[in-house]
This record gives sequence, structure tokens and C-alpha cells, in this order.
Amino acid sequence: MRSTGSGFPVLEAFELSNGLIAVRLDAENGVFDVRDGDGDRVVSDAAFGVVLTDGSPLSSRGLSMRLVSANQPVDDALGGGLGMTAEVDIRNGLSLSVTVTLYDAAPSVVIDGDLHNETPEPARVARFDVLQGARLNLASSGETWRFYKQGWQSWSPTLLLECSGEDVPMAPSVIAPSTQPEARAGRFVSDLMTAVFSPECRRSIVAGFVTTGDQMSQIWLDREAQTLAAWSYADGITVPPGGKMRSERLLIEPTRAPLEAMERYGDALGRAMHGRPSADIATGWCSWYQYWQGVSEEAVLANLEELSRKGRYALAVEYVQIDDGWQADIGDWLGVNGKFPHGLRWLVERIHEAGFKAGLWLAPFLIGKKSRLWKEHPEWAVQYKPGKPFIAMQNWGQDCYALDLTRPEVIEWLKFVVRTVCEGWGFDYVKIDFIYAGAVDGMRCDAEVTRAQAYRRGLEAIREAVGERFVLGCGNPMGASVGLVNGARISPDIAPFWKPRGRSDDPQRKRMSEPSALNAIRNTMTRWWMHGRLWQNDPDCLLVRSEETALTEDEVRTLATVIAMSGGMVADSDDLARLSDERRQWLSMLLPPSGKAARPIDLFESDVSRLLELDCGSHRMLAVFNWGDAIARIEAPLPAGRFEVFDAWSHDYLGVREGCLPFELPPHGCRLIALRLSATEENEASRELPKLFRWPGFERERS
Ligand code: 9PG
Repeated sequence: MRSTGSGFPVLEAFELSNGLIAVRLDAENGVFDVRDGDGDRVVSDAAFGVVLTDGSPLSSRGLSMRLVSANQPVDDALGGGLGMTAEVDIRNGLSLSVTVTLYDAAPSVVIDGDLHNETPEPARVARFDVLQGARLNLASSGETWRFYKQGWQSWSPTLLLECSGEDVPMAPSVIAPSTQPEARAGRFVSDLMTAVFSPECRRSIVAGFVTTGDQMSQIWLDREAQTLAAWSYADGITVPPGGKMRSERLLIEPTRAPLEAMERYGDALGRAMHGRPSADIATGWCSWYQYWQGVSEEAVLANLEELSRKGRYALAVEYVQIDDGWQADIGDWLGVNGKFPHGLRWLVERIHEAGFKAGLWLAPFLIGKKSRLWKEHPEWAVQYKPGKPFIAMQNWGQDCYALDLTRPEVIEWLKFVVRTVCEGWGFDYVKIDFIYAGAVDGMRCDAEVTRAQAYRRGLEAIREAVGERFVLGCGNPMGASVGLVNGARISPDIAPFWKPRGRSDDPQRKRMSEPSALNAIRNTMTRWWMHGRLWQNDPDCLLVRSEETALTEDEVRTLATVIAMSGGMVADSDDLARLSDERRQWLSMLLPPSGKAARPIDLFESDVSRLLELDCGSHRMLAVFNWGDAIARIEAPLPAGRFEVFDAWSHDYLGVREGCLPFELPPHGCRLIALRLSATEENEASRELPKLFRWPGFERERS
């Protein structure tokens, strides 16, 4: 042990371990390592740092740290455990402290830190580098790795990238532009969290922020240097003299089972941010993908009548949701347009009379240039430079500005609008759309508020106004929404066609946030781990119609299978009167929802997962997909054992099988099979599942 000038004891190295994972602080060099349960040093040379708005980097790397506390008992939302904190002086009055926490029985470490300002000047912080230059030791070349890219908001593509290639460029509104690390060959960026997998050594690292209320965050990988960086953005807010500011908390788990580790990360994020999952999954009918902005009172009433039909193909949904197209203008939420002659309170009464709950779409954080709101309150817009309102979206034939959620009068107005919708008109559910607009990077009335904080002020106001009613976020930044919404859209828009359409010179790779069935499906599979941990996932609507659609029968069945297997919300968006009995039945097969998300078991092996697996208690469901444009033979690997196999869509009994089941699948087609260990008894669990997942009585086999 040495002693520093300030008299603090300095330990050259200090280790914290819980038997499953260990962190070793190299106090002399200001860096730390993470070792897994086998003692392998999976992450090494990680430093902690801060970047100020003038660009100056502050880092622990290469400086000597003093231990402030070691083996400090911790008890918080993530459980009980042990923490250690070390401090480092950077330069005259600016110092950093880093805290590493290990929770009992958790194979992960959680890292966060503070900037302390003992200078006479305020320090403006751009971001925390919670992980800086952390080397990943995955015993293989970075070229062979796979990178899980998480998108910023609902519509942002979330997918696996091959590190031999390059990252996928994306643009607003699906990214937050000012805080993207600059694009560079071999650099891969993910929002909030990531997983890096080495197929050669079968090892991975899952890393993600478990607190998200104050700072937006990103993680990026440098393929050549094999380093990971994790940033949480303070957006230029100041630490006054004598003050300090804390980063968000980052969880890191080295693992050989990345799917389970991602689920554990989701558990931690949900716990730390008080996620609102519920076993009671929302189901409904939504006007958007059939009527678009042409939705009318008449159309809603016609579908209400269809929903009220009893009998064999009854559609037992809970909500009737009116989407975009009812409002006077974007921002003028207290007025309806001429397509709703009796007003919305009257329509809600009809919906309630028919035995359904009522839902309404709003884009509460946007101000349309043509709206009365804009004329009355131009000062309510976020500005991108003085006097210039920030355009968050161009849609509805106008520029739409971002609402400044740091203004108290805006918060009061928001609550008034939402209370009117809920208490005045009687709505039970609100779909709040385009809400990333609350988190754009512009100038707000209160400059000492980050994007995440401003956004959450708006969401909290809505939460307060709705009380216990259901809030569905859409176009929502993912991390910053946890704890405030009941459901979240996790995909780009569905569409009545398979791949993105419309004029564009961009390759499909750059069009993954555009409306299309494939784009919605991709995210529904890759974001499975959020469901039931952060909120209910909304995989977007099912379209089962056979008219006014370019989706083939196989594509519709694939879409239905993915939605059913997602365990998330089930909403249909068709003109119900025009559905054939067969298509009506397809929809009814998904009800009630299973509530449990299937795992994309080949996530790290495929471009788009071809296998979804779900444990139903008495049996397992396995979905096999062909994403190719031609017929393909695809093998479904059965778990170890002999299984009775049943085809859920065709109702064919496929006999007792083991090993791999080969299927010839049509383009964009799928097979959904139920597997039951041979000679086991049927379980009660089957009875609460959607029809599609129920183990059949098996009369055919027995007769
Ligand atoms: C209503 C729709 C539906 C849909 C939402 C959202 O970039 N854009 O122009 C863009 C337009 C619409 C959109 C997403 C992006 O869809 O996801 O379910 O409610 O708004 O306008």
C-alpha cells in the first residue's frame, strides 16, 4: 500500500467478487477488469470519463485512484450486494468517482460514477463515458463478431449486424442526431444496450443501462480495437461549483447464453425504472391500417357492430381504438373534425354500451404549423436556434414542431387535454404517438434539463392525468419511457405489403424503419426481451383481410404467428364486416393473448430469426420461418427427447419425432408446431392459452 499526497491510502489493486463475477480495480492506472465465473478476463482496461461541452475529455485512464469505500453493503431496487467506490483527481478541482456494484447471485456488474466540481466555475457536461476503451476479450477476430443494434425509438430498426460488414446508417426521426458517435468504418452503434457475440468462442457480452430517467445513452463497438464504449448524455447541463452530477448506471454481463442475459438485463432495467408489465394484455381493434386519416364515426360504428357479433368467430377484444384522423389539427386536441358529427363523448358512450373500452390516438408532443395552438403559443416550441422552431416531423401536409416540456404552462395544458379526453369524453386508453418529439435535441425554456428529463416531464404529466387508464407509447424513445407507459410500440408500422414500397433509391437495408410487414416483424422478434419486463410489447396491428392488401395468405399467417408468439398486445386493423369467416377465425385464434414472449433462439445465428420458441407449460410451441423469396427447406431443431408433434395451423398430427424436423416452406411462410414430450399428461395450462397454442384434445391420434 502506498499513500498519496492527500493522505488517503492507495491500494494498488482491489477486487470485488460474488463468486459469479469479479471486478478488479487497477488503482494505479485508473482502469478496471471484469472476470467471469471461470476467472476469464472478459473485459479489460476499462476507464471511466466525462466529456465537457467545450470538448475537453476527463478520464481516469493512466491516473492513480484512491479507494473511497470497499465492500460497501448495497440494498436498492436491484437487490442486495456489495459496492466499491474509487476517486481520481483530474485537474485543479475536477474529480471523478466510479462505483462498481455486484448484486447477490447476479452474474453482472453495475457501474456508474460522478463528476465533482470543486472549481469556482460551473462545469457543463456533454456526457459520461461510463465505459471508455473497454477491451473485449472474446478470443477471436472482431470481424467474426455479431452486434445487436438497439434502435432509439419504437420505429427504429433493431437487429443483428455482422461485424465483417458495416453499421446501418439511419436518419431522424429514428435516431437522435446530435448525439450519434460519428460514423466510421468498423464502428457499430446501439442505443441503450447491446450484445456482442463471438460465434467462434460462443462467448458474449451483454451491456446496457439500467437507469434511463435522466440521460439518453448509447453503446458502441470498435471492431479493430475490439473496444466497447458506453455513453450517457448530460446534454450540456451544468454542475455548479461545489456540486456533482451522476451518470446513468451501466450493467455488464459476460455470458455464454446471451438470450438469457438479455432477459436478465430487461429484468434489471424493469426493476430499476419501475416498469409496468401486466399479465392483463390489451387487445383491440384499431382504425389506422384500414381507414387511415379517413376514419369516421360511421366506420367506427360499423366495426363496433361487427365486434358485437357473438357466436363461433366472436372477436373477444377489449378496446376500440380511434387512431389519427379525428382531430381538428395536430395540437388542437380539444376539437374534432366534421367526420365525427356527434363528437367523441357520444361515440365513447356507444362503445361503452356495446361492452367495449374506448381508446384514442393523440400526438401530444407535436405542434402543427397550421394549428390554432401554434398561432396562440409559438413560444411553446423547442427551438433549434434562437427564433427557429425545431421541426420534429413533416406530416399531415405541414411542419410539426416539438413541444417544450420544460414549460410549466405546457405541462398544465397537457394535463388539461388528457383529462378532457379521459374524464370529459370517457376514454379508457390513450395511444400517445410521435412522442420522441419531447426528446429532440433543441433549445428549451429551461436549459438545465436533459432531453430525457424533459421527455419524462411530459410523460409524467400524461400519467398523472390518465390515472390508472392504459397508456400506449408510440414513436417513443425506449429507455426513457420505462415506468411511465403500460404498453410500447416496439416496431415500425405494419402495412398491407411485405417489403417497403414507394419511390426510393435506397437499398432495403436503409429502409428498415419504413412501414412494411417484414420491418414490423423484425423488431417484434428482436425486442422480445422487453415484453413483460418494461411494459407490454405492442407488435403493431394484425391485418388479416384478403382484400385491399398485397399480403399473401402465407404472409398473413406468418404475421399472425409472430404476433401470437410475441406474447404482446393483439389489435386488428381491418374493416371487420368484409372479413371472411376463415380470416375472422385466424384473428380469433390469437385471443386471448398468451402474454409470454417467445425467444428468438437463433437470434445470433441469423439475419432475421427463423425460430421462435415458447414454453407453454404442458408443451412447447416452435415457429419456423422462411424469410426468403423462394421456397426453402428449413430444419426445426427439436429439444432433446421424443416429442409428439402437432401442426397448429393445419391441425395435422405429425407423429412422434426427434432430432430435426425438415419443412418445405413457401416464400415468407411459416410452420407453427406444438411439441409435447411423448407420453406426458395434458396440463391445465393449455386451457388459458390462445386457441393457436392449445394442445389439441388429440382425438385423431387416440381414435
Ligand atoms: C398515424 C400513425 C399510426 C401508426 C403510428 C404512426 O415518418 N412518418 O411520417 C410516420 C408517419 C406515421 C407513422 C410513423 C412515421 O405511424 O406508428 O400506428 O398511429 O402514426 O399517423
